[in-house]
Amino acid sequence: MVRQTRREFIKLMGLTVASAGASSLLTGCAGAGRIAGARKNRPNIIFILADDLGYGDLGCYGQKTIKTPNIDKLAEEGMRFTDHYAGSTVCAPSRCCLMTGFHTGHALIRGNADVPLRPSDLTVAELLKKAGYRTGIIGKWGLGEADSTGIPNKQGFDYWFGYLNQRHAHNYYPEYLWRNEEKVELKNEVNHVIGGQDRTPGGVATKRVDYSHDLFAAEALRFVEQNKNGPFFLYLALTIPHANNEAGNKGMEVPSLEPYADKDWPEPQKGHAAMITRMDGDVGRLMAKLKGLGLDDNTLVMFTSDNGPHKEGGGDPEFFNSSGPLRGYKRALYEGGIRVPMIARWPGRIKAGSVSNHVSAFWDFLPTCCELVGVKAPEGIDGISMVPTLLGRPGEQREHEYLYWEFHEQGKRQAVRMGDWKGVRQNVAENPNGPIELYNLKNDIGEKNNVAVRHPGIVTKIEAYMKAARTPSEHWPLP
Ligand SMILES: [Ca+2]
Repeated sequence: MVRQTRREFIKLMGLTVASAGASSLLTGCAGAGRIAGARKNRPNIIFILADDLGYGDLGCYGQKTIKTPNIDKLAEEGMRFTDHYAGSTVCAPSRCCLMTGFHTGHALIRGNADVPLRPSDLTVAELLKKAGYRTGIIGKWGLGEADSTGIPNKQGFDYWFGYLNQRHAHNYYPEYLWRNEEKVELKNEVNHVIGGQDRTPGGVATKRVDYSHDLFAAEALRFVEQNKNGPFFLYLALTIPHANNEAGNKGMEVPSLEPYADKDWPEPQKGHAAMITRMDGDVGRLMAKLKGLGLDDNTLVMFTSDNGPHKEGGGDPEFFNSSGPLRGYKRALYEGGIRVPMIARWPGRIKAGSVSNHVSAFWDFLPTCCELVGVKAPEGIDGISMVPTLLGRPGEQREHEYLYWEFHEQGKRQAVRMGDWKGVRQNVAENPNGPIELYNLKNDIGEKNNVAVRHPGIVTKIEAYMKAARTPSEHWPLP
């Protein structure tokens, strides 16, 4: 497999963009005026990422109690994916897959640890920026600390506002956030000792003034307004409904429990629901902003979550059936940990009210963007463009031979989805050649019946994929 360095690729891409006009309807005219000429036809791209939102947490995915009218409307006006997967079952690796187009068998970042993206890592933001997009990220990054090579401004983003550090992002009332490379002081006061992590980011606020999510929602409106002449790419990486893990069972921090304050529910569950409905309102305001600016028809909006629902900060995925029909939650490689809601809306281009069962994943986002803007995707990535599915040409859609995940906590795990089959191997650290559980998702979406003994040939194939799907990693080794 050929891996190009970023420098080589960008050099190559300059040529590709210039000559793409003839071969791509979306790109428009080539040559010196190519960006201006193509701008009309290339959509703005807004990618909204929720944090730890489950497959069953949205009305359009079967949620009965938590109200999400605005996100449900996205689905009514766009395409809802039933078989879309996050990059990982926890934050950082999932986001690395999204940004770089690799699954966790090839990605640099395969777990939650302080490993920053390197200059040689090519992100979707760099590709879009090079293609003439104004690129912004608002929310949580998690792929590089201050002064590292991994900060958003060194990874293709023109504008950045939010949390660099994931532990910092646990606290919804932080003392500061980052705007590009500057610290922005907030009015909150934080007790860092409460979390047992003295002087490390995170902690629990003793004075709560600025709720970070509300700042992100306002920043998103501002970014769209300021870049209305487009084209722009906004990666809105919200932190809802993640818990503040340092706040014990009071971790579902939200300024108001409305509209659920009077419910007869445990407080953390009121918080979980109130967070999601609050986020939903902000999605509605963002959509209204697009309409108000006349950008509605020329903006692709995608909405998804970075992994399954959590059981932290007092949260309880059982209470609202946050995983829907799926087994497990965050940190599992069962479907509940990795299968996520995914909605895509682009009026006039994506069929309203459509549902797709295309098997797809976070590593498909980068090549999807490349095809949309008319640049060649880097060689050797794991992702496959979803554009044919999105634009109603499913017959042209290339399918994945298989999807792969590896997870480096709780004894280490591996999983493969191949067609309707799902293979899961537990305790890989202890037993790297241990048994593989096999499920047929077609008739067993809840992964209740391990049918491995009945299908030894399928198990052998999945076992071979588990070996072949990965390259060694110095940070995340498997035995
Ligand atoms: Ca997460």
